[in-house]
Amino acid sequence: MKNVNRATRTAAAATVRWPLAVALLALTGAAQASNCHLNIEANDLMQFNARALQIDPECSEIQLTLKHVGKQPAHVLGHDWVLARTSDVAALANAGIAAGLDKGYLPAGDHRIIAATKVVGGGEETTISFNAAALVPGVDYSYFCSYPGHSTFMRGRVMLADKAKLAVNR
Ligand SMILES: [Cu+2]
Repeated sequence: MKNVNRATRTAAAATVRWPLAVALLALTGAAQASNCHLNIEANDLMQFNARALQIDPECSEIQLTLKHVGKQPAHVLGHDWVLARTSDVAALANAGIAAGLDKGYLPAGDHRIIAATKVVGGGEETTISFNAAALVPGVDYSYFCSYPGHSTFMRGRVMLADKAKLAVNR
């Protein structure tokens, strides 16, 4: 009896930790047959419209579209979308500041960048493709905006979706 209670409590705590991610999984699972094309928006308030993105491990190639729904031009308040290991985000964001706008606020050829869009301004959008096989199960991944000062606010988790859960949602 005691063991059962402990297991229930642990499961509840795990669910509470990522309420947004769980909600997003439910939404994307219901709305899309395939999660191979992801969409994310960024605005003039230095926000992405999602705090987490699910990647279907069955996609060989992931497409991501970033849309800047604000009005500010790229050199004033531009945004990009960069995917990296969570442990590399802070160092990459710092290196990006030194790189400058001409380099998209990212160090050129840096192996820590798994995928990155260009910097877009208000009203613009951009789409990139990357190989889903670049993501290793069990590793913690995040996305962030490398425009100077934005990564503190503009970041989220990237998770490889659980195949069994995706099957249920479909
Ligand atoms: Cu930004």
